[in-house]
Amino acid sequence: MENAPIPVVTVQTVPYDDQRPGTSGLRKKTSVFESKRNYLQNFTQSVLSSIDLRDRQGCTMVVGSDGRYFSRTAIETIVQMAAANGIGRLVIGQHGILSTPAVSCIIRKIKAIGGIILTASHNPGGPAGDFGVKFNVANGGPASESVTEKIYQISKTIEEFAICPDLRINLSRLGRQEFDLENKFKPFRVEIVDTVEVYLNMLRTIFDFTAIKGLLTGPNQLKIRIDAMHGVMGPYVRRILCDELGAPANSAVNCVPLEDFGGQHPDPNLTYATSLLEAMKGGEYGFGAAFDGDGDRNMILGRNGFFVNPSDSVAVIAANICCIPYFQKTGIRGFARSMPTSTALDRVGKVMKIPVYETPTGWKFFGNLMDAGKCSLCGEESFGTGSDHIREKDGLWAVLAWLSIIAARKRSVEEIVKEHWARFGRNYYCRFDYEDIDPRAAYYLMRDLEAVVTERSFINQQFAVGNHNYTVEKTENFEYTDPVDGIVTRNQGLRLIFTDDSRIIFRLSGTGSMGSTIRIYAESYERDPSKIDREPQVVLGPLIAIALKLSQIHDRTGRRGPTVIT
Ligand code: G16
Repeated sequence: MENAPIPVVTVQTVPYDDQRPGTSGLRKKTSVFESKRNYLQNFTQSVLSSIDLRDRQGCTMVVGSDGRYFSRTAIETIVQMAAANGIGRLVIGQHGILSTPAVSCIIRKIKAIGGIILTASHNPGGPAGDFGVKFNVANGGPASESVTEKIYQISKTIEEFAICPDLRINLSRLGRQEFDLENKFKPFRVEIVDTVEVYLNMLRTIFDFTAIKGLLTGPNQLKIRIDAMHGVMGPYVRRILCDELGAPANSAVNCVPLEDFGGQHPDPNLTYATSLLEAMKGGEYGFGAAFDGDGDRNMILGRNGFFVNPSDSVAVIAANICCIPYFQKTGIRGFARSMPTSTALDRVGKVMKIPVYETPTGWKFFGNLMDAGKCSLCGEESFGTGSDHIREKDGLWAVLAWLSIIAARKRSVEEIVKEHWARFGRNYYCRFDYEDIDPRAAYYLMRDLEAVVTERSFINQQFAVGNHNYTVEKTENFEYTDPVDGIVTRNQGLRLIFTDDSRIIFRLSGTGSMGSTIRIYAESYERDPSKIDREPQVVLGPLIAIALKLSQIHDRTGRRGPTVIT
């Protein structure tokens, strides 16, 4: 007997005023999505309504999640609403799991109109943790500011949403499922796809798998340790690094995606990926890496826990880009980094005569450059590295890039980085994060600081700390004019540049779920090869002292120090 068509219903709702997407999607405490009436539905409808009706009817979208708590419930709602809003086909990862890079890859591969990713990235998960919804567009990358602004405007006045409450899909069964809907001419289709397959096939076209396999197997194999931090990357690490590239099964740890990431922050840095750091310090492994919840961030470590700063990581990959077959085919069009990322990449670009773009924080800005054929490789201080193979940062791509370089250069991670510093000089770098600050205190701090540092008399001011002397060369609130579409993005961080190329930057984060986060970045450049092996925090101590004094951040927030130091 044929099933009766599934009803499409319209539900009345009341708008929320806090659904403006941040640096990458809408991130809130899970409880906000779980308990505030229609919170997810309102935002999902705003996303779907932001797509022009003609483009939306019958189109294909991709849906994935990093597996965190509330993802399955959210996927069910999104499927029901996509169907009711005229989407023709949804491609979803099996069990609802897809990494952010895999979503970007699939959107591009199947020419979907976009995708929805359920993740709060590196933020903790679980009922007491964070949840998030990201909307990516047809190029595979995060929606531009004009799109997210449109979504926000819709969310402020929304009065109803459309949904098929009786539609149920099976997320475990690979393959196609079809549903007849009331008043719809064509059936609504859902396709459940393997989590890894499409992404793996793409990586095969980028890297020399035989060379990497040669490095990871055999009597002189490089022993690696890869920590998926119970995020989405577990299945990718096992299948790609272990099954395909031959790394022993015990190289991969924390590979079962958990709804609460085992109670940890799935954040690949020295503060949260401590078990990897400890394992690397033991000296047994020559290469270590960790990923965040949704698999776009990465941290690279060498033997004995040698830390590769993310700003250095992209610069080293740039300088060794010929070790990656993909770039031999495509050529190198340009490099890009976000403004707070150290200028190490600029020095490589200068030597290689490749243009380097400086963008605001947020991967969407790189996507625009890539679409216009202006950027091949980019990176951010926030543990993001990637290329124009997709339009998101890509943690496993970064790992394979590093393994390709090690295989070609036959050097250790530490040797590669130190040779890089000897050749290009070293950009000492560190970041202080003050999390969950009262938003009013953060706002006034930034406002007052801007008034001080942008006064004309501030230029040429001298700061003496110990026997260091810094002279202010330039100060500004960073704004960016996109070289492709001319759109100007303002208020992207206060920066002080000194005559010796040192920089101090103050910026409000756009990814927190509670209060405000102020980030302070400090950087100084050392050309002298005899001085490139020092402790960053010692070298940067005087600049940090200037930053703390100028901002009075401790007095104004009642904090005694940062929440996290990177
Ligand atoms: C997102 C963006 C990145 C950005 C990072 C940090 O990453 O995709 O481009 O650098 O947030 O942003 P903020 O400094 O504003 O907190 P993810 O991995 O959190 O999605």
